[in-house]
Amino acid sequence: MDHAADTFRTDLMTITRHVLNEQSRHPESRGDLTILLSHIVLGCKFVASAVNKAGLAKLTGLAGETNVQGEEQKKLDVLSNEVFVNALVSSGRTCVLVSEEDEKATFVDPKLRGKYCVCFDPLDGSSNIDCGVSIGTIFGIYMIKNQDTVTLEEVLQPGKDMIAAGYCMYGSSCTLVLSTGNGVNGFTLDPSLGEFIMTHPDIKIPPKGKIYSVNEGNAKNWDTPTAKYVEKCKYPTDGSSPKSLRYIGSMVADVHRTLLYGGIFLYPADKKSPSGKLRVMYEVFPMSFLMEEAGGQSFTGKGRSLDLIPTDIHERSPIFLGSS
Ligand code: AFP
Repeated sequence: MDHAADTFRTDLMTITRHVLNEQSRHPESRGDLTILLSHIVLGCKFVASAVNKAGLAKLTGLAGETNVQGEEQKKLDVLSNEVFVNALVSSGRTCVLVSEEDEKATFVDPKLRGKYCVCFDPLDGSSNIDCGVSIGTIFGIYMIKNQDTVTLEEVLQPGKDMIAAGYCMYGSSCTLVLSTGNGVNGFTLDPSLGEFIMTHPDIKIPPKGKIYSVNEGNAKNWDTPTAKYVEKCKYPTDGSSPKSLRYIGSMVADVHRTLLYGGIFLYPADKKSPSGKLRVMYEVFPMSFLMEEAGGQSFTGKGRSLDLIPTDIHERSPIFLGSS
């Protein structure tokens, strides 16, 4: 990269400009998805700022605790949920919201409804907050046929029907990775501009990788095929080098590394958790959508992840995703 030239770059591809460019490829579009995405981007900026200030502002306390001013403090995941619910409802483009934080789906007031359903985990990896490890927001977007009559059944669509998905990682930098079904692009928040700038155009996962990523602490409960597969990563029988193990325990960070460096991320089923741990609608589906759009693959152990049809908004599924 020409760093000197880069320092003085004056023609920046912001996420808004990119989404507007994508919109112009669909002349029939009325800009609803563009507006919805701009509200999601605002939510990500808000959460990024709250995560950065977490230590300072003592936002890491338990929900319900009070601070020195006697005001109630909010845990970051509770705060993030509020931020996204408000951003999504006020966009006027959503009719149903499914959040990891809320037991039931939220049906938006009919006066504010639009045609999209958004499934999201406002702050995934929240057990990592207090030690400063990367955490993130994950989202997937569906179109609903009739916003006025939408039912819960209509929300339980297979992942392959999603029209857009993405995640925002709050780490050493804040990175938003997005696909609207035409490849995957990554944007980094420039704090001085307050804008996400395209830094990772057209991400393609390497077809092969040297890393496997799994919580090996669960190994005693794995089934035989999973145990055999991980054993082969460590003791290959085809003369290749053993793979390296990397596991952060924050899906956004583990998937982001897998997307950029290649390899495999797995959260299999085990005897204790027969459906695995990760949630279909706001973890498995959006990440599988991005993986496939980047040329990778994602399976549940029984079939393609995006073919699953959930029966419950908080359903879980095993997942194996990464290089093809
Ligand atoms: P938390 O939100 O409770 O930290 O869970 C994070 C997560 O849902 C996902 O981001 C990780 O990939 C996975 O769980 C880690 O699970 P283990 O701690 O069981 O490895």
